[in-house]
Amino acid sequence: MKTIPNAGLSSFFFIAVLIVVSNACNSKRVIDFPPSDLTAAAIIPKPLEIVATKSSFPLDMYTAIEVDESNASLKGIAQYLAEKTLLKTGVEVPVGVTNTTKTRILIQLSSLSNDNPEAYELSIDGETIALRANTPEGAFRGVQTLRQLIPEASNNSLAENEIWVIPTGEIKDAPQYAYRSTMLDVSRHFFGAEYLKAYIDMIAYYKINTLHLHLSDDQGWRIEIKSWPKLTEIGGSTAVGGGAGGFYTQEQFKDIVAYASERYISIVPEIDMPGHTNAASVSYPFLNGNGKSLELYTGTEVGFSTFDTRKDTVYAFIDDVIRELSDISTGAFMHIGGDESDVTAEDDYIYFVNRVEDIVQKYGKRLIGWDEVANADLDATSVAHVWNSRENGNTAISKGMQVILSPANLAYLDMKYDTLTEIGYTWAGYIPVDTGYQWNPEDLYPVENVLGIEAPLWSETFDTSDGLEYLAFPRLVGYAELGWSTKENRNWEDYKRRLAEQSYFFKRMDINFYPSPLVDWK
Ligand code: TNX
Repeated sequence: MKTIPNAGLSSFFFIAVLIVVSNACNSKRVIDFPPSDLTAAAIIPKPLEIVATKSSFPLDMYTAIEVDESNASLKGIAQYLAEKTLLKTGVEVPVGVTNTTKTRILIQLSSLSNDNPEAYELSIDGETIALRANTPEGAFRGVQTLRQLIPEASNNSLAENEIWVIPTGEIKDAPQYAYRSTMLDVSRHFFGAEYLKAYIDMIAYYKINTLHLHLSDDQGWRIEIKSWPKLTEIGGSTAVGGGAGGFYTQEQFKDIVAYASERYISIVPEIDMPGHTNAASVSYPFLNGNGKSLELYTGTEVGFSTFDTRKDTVYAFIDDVIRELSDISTGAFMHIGGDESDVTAEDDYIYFVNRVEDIVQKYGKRLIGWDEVANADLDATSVAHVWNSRENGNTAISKGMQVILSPANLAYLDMKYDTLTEIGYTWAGYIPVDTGYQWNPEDLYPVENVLGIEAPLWSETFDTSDGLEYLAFPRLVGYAELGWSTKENRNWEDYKRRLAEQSYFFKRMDINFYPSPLVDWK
């Protein structure tokens, strides 16, 4: 028979009496938890500064979120936090209630000493979690940290009042780079609008703020352009391997943009040109500049197609496309591709990129192009997306342009992890989880010249969401940290420990991640 030691029993009564007494006087509950350590929390990306005060905030049915309800954005963020808390813990946390007998999560705007628009501060003590930010966007990023601080399990799943114990202390945080992105190639294989929304929810948790959509390529045109309907009718009708293809209607696209924007993620649409344009030229053959007869393409070669860069009608077409796309995109950027235009003469290429920059600017957007565009006469407001040539990045910087970093050998999500990976490419090498994380963007170009980091995922080798997630996770989590956290705060051993804890989130979100043997997964 099991005996209950006296000491245990008496401390049980002591705590019970304390709770009864404290509830009776309607004051704060006093509950003893073992010392906590906020600095050890599995937060990704790693915050700028963390100070631990070693005690605990009890999140439970007595917790409420207080927010200025007249601010619709903040209220939306508070509701989002409540929804995510419910999903993780089963606890319904009311929003907007002012009731000082409860533990409170306060979400407030205030001018922080760090004026970055995405900066936030969290002050956590035994009764209050105060989340302060300069902007709603900053508050949203802070909410991701808070979500990550809620433990997977309560202190006692059998208790009537389960408590999720949050470590106390102070976090001051802000990103190093303004542009933290991932790209999905929806051209080689199409992924529908509903899936994109699910993906947006996966990336928001790691404070990624940009989703670049590669909307056109040789194999498929994926966005409805009302003035040129054959682009999707014909150009959208297939995919690599000869599948059915697909496209987003403008309504669906606006819906994706709105969904992303509620999560403070901006969508960067890409129309890749003058190369990678077979699908467009098959739809409207006057666009074609490679002198060959055209048919739909379902293979994976690159570099064989080009627009005719010397025809005014081609620019009239591009004007319509950029105008319609700008109308349905709320973000600042328009990506015009520009990579691997192997059959476009160099002077034609430069002429083309210069003219397209004017069109992009006419519709109020900033141009982004793959690094080859740095050789055109671009304005300092345009951005070179470095994937292949360090030199092109330097050329861009010498023109006063900023660069986005996606070095293929370090940041391409379509590279295999190792020889056992069944999908993906190896042309830029294998990228195991540690290699993908252990490099310093700071060592490639000065921080002030870098707009940010992007991890692109090209989709030639998979056509299912399982394949997509297998290549993206967990590596994408590391790129999120490379874009946010400073060099001093990044360390593989520490990251690996925090990454191991992400398996709970991956499972909750039904993410088909690659359980790399380099990580001791929880
Ligand atoms: C190169 S990266 C490409 C894409 C391919 C990718 C496959 C870049 C700008 N162009 O067209 O899909 O390699 O890894």
